[in-house]
Amino acid sequence: MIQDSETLSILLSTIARFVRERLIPNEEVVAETDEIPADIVHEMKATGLFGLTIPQAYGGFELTMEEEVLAMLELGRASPAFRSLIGTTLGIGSQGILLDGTEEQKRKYLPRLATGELIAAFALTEPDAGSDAVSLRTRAVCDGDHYVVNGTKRFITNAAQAGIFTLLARTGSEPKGAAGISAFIVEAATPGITLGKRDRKMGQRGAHTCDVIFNNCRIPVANLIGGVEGQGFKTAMKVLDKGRIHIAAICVAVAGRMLDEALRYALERQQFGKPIAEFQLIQAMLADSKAEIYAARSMVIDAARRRDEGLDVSTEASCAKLFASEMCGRVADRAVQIFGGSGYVSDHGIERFYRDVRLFRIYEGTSQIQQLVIARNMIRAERA
Ligand code: COS
Repeated sequence: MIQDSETLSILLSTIARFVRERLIPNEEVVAETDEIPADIVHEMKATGLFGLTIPQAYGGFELTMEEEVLAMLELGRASPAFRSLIGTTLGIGSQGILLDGTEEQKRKYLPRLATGELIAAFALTEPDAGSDAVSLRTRAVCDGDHYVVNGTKRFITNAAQAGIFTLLARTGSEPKGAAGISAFIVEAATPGITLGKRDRKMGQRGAHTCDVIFNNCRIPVANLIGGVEGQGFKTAMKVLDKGRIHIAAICVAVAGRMLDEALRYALERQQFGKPIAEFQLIQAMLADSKAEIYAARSMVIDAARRRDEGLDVSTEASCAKLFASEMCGRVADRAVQIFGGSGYVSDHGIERFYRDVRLFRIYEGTSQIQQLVIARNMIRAERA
């Protein structure tokens, strides 16, 4: 935990400089090649970005949620693909170990995650279990000192690069319901794992997803997260509570970047004899975007602080993710509008962001799932 503001501000300015000098200049390369250059990945590791949230005892920076959010407000200003590799590893890919893992599991995996030697992926979604995560069907059957896993996971970010998966699978005799779901750490090199072909996506080139197929894959019993069956769904939900605040921070950061670019363009672009920034209809789009980014940023910081205080943030995480991701979509739309024809062609990168940010309203829980979580929590609290 970085408790002194000087060390934190050095870390944040290091990330800001890395984003400005290394990530943003490489955005086009990533978009064209669909790969993050190896030297950039190496620099991400050397800068310690994979260890931001891992406890110091295991080699990380041990940032609080608020500090993590501040870091993401910097990192998120570059193309989301860069964040995806880091954020999935330090977030949903490994948080299950951090939140509910045994000491042995933490000692075995966290140090290598902190250095970036191990990339992590979160294997929850299946072909027939997306928003309805409880209906997942991948099964892990106990056989001596191993579990034998069979099933297919879908849209798994980082699958091809992953050294480990946090896998959610059904155990025991419970055929349905959350109580029959357990979480496992699965090493990617385990025999019986095959990857589907890389998904062709609308955006976020450089961030890869694909199916992960488990065929009689044998996982040591020691890799059952927390050593207890039936706790996996709760682990996944806690992981997602945190992940949703993280994604909301990224939405704020990307929206800020798009607005800065739109403002710069509006000041340069002349029409009817003056910069278009001087027209009130353009100003309305700039002002609405500024206000909404400020609102989302305030929500994200508040949700992060509440989590740091140990409060249940299921509602606040969903509120922040819902508002920030929808806001980001509106800002992207306005940015394209301000750029006009130039926003629709690829030259300025704004159309790339427009496609990239569409995913924010879908993954780690769609906007509709966030609405459902918020309303259910409200009703539950009122009835209690
Ligand atoms: N923290 C801890 N536990 C939680 C929790 C949270 N935030 N949310 C739910 N749980 C627990 C519940 O308390 C319940 O436990 P009990 O049975 O002991 O009471 C259990 O988990 C099941 O929860 P619930 O009954 O609410 O499950 P539902 O199937 O009704 O709904 C939703 C769960 C829809 C909220 C969940 O499936 C979800 O978030 N879906 C979206 C999945 C997602 O985000 N996918 C993205 C893929 S990862 S990129």
